[in-house]
Amino acid sequence: MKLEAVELIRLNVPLKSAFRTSFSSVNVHQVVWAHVITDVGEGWAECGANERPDYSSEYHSAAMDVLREFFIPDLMALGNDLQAEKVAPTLFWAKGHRMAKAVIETALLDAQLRHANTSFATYLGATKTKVPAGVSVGIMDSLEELHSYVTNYLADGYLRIKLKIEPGWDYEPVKMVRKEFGDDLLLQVDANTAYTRDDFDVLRRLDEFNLLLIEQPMFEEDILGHAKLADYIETPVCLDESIVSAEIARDAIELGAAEIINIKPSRVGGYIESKKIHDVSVSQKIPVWCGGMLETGIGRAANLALAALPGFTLPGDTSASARYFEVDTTEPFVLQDGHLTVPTGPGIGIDPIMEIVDRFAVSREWITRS
Ligand code: OSB
Ligand code: MG
Repeated sequence: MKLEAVELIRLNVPLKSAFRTSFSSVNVHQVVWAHVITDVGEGWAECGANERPDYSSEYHSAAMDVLREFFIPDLMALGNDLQAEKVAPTLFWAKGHRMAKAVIETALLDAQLRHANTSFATYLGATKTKVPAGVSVGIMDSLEELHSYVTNYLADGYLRIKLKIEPGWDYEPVKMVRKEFGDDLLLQVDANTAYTRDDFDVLRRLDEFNLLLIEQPMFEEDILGHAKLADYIETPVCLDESIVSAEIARDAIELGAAEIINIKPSRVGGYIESKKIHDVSVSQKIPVWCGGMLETGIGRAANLALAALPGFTLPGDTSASARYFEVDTTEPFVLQDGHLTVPTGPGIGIDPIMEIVDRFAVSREWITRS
């Protein structure tokens, strides 16, 4: 395969309601896409980076810059020798920038698999045709508001509820949801690094609610702190932000810091690395599940293929299009009996709807061979 050109597109996709975490509140899913043109066809991918470096150090302008200045020229320089599997080794010299690496690798993998008439699910080794869906519920202004959102998501059929927490919005909302919706509800929490080693007793109070897991309570670099916390509390500790590679996953597991892992392909540099993290976790009997970055259909399609691998034994944040958007960028993903169907078409198995891309695009830039 030969990379002829890349279109970088920034889109502003309105959310149905604000999504608040311990690090931001967003009304619009601002996102960057890569659209690759190769000699064997086109491919599409959505970048996980946010507009601001708030979830991780990556952000839109930086991702676009590193792609334009370094990654795309390096991949173009491979000439006819390019394959999606060569993206990570070719860009290995560049430190970090995993979300930028992931978006170009994924778009090229889409082009390559469309040409080979193979789906992401088949390529990655998926064993399921549909995957159970959870939903991530943002921080609210009141317990009443939270009650009404959870009621509606459960009526939609979501099989697991994840509550975003932060200091001051933790014990009471979890207590309310457990009491109101019952002991059988699959319930977990996500702190997005909002706590410190001084908060162990606050976090231990959550043990009474029999949570599936607590996700990323502390700073992403504090692997040892998470191991200490995992010893201190009953609730299993799950890492998100900390796990940026299969090597870190291996080490965090060995240290006892990751009893469960949230795999987000964008955070770890793509689907090939995600599969490695899956394999390491399975070999160590660590459950994994597929996280999300509020992806539109282009990103969601590939995530569903990953979530269909056998080690993904917990429901993911792979919710239906209607949980996020009035209008998605693809045909909407629909919840059926609490599950989403894994796409089976070639590549990611779905196409962007170009009129909608035109409507939501705020900038488009072509990078061509020089
Ligand atoms: O930490 O999992 C997270 C959204 C944006 C950034 C970080 C996270 C999230 C979510 C929502 O929790 C996941 C989703 O529904 O896509
Ligand atoms: Mg998270």
